[in-house]
Amino acid sequence: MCGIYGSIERANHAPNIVFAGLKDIEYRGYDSWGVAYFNGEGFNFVKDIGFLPQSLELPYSNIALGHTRWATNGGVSINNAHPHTDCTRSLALAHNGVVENANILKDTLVSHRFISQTDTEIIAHLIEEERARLPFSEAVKTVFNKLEGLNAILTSDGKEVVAIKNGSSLIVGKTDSGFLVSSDTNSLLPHTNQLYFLEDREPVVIGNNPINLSFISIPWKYQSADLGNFSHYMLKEIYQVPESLDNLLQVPKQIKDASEIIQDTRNVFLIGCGSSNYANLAGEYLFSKFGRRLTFCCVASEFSSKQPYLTTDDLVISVSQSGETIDLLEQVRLSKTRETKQLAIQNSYGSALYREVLNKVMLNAGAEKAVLATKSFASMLGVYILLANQLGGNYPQGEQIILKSIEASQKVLDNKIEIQQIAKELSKSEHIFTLGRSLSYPIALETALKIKEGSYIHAEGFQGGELKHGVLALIEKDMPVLVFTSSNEEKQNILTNASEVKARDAKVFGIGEEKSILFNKYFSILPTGADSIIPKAVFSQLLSYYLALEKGLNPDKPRHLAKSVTVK
Ligand code: F1P
Repeated sequence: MCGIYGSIERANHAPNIVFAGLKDIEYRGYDSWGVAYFNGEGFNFVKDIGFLPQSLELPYSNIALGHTRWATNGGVSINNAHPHTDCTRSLALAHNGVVENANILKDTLVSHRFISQTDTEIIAHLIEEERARLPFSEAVKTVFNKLEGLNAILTSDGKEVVAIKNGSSLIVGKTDSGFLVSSDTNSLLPHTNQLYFLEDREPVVIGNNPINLSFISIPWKYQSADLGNFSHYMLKEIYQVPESLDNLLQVPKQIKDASEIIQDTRNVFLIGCGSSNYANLAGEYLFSKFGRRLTFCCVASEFSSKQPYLTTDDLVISVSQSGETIDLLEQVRLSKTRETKQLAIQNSYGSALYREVLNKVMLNAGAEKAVLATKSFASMLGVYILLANQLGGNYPQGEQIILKSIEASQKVLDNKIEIQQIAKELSKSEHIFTLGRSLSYPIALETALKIKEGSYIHAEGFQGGELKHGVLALIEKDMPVLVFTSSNEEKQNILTNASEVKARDAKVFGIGEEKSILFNKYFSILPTGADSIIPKAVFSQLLSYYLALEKGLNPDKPRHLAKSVTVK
């Protein structure tokens, strides 16, 4: 989850380049940060807890390594912030991952002085040991081979910089005045489009000797993280939903190609995590409704039980905004060993998933910086609407639904004041329940997730039909229940469910195409032809945003979370 950024630079601007790079990858972890720069003899370290400062002037140096942290081993403290060093302070090391055998390795280092509780510092001291008998780069390789788990490290002794990884990405960029190393492709693009993607366990050594890597020229453009006139990335990104949906319509070929792959397969499994998993659940309903195709939605971290039964006739559709989610990548890699067909739906050019899976549908939603998935989620729904309709032989119908969803989403944005008022009313609640049926059920689940992530209020989503099977026992007087109504065959059923909670004195908020006297409050959504799931999702995103503001929280960076989930 952490972010690594390093610079080796003849013009001696390495520390400031690294600081700017860290700004770009802060979404990967933001509980603390640090920059180490070489001072000619050893390393100086600048570290702090919390977010990166707006600006920071650092001295000139030819080597700097930086890190943004999402704590796994050891709490959030300056001592635990990376980069770490050894007893001699002659090396600096930044790390992403978890060393699973850290305790065993630490037992071999009894004479060393540790100042942190991290597994990372153990790596630094192990390298110190190996350096007594090996050149620096060899020592790093030897130590890396002792580490169990998925790890990426960037380390330097002031003469050489060594990058090595297994699992999450590390990318080297070649600039006019040196080299950069980062966990994220986009953060390199302001400086260079000459990139090299490290293979697992392949050490890259940048030092005095010329480096022999086959850099490839990447055509992608830097996706700027400019806030524009918006107060937060989350709000900006919700406002970009209509544009992101429109981008999908510009590349019909990728939908047609993907639907041919689906047509040719026996079982189709949709795997993802978090919001991507809820988009997949909506995909499952959409494939049934418009594509007349049975598919199976599975949370990626629970997919391993199905792996033994996958065959070459099956298809795994892996869905991810970041393309770096380890729970997903692991299952993709495993299913590839069974030669199962692959298709990825994702947003990030150059990500691990992008490189892992040849057949792709790109969301083309642009950079998404806020931790909460917004425009990417809307675009995932958009892809499924188009794919399912293409599969059902009616792409133009899918296109119409997207066009109507753009209009309806814009209408939700225009009515944001109403959502702000609902957020005000809900902000004092301890619990919020959300209900939906059929296509709107995944939206109820996604809404509950958004509320949790944005406001830390306990929220749960349920199928309307499950109420009377237990959930109803939780309903108390004035408990807020958000009911996502249905415009399809479930229309009457979901209203019956609304009346069931109303009869127990719940406060019912109706969100959908038609008003009902059952609702204490109603938010109107324009019809789109697919139960208005995209504009309903936009409603939820704005609700979560305003709830965060009501609670005095930063909607872009919820506590304990990160946008790129690279540890298990
Ligand atoms: C999955 C995910 C997001 C969530 C948060 C953490 O990411 O769970 O849905 O909002 O950002 O990660 P991805 O695989 O779609 O990148």
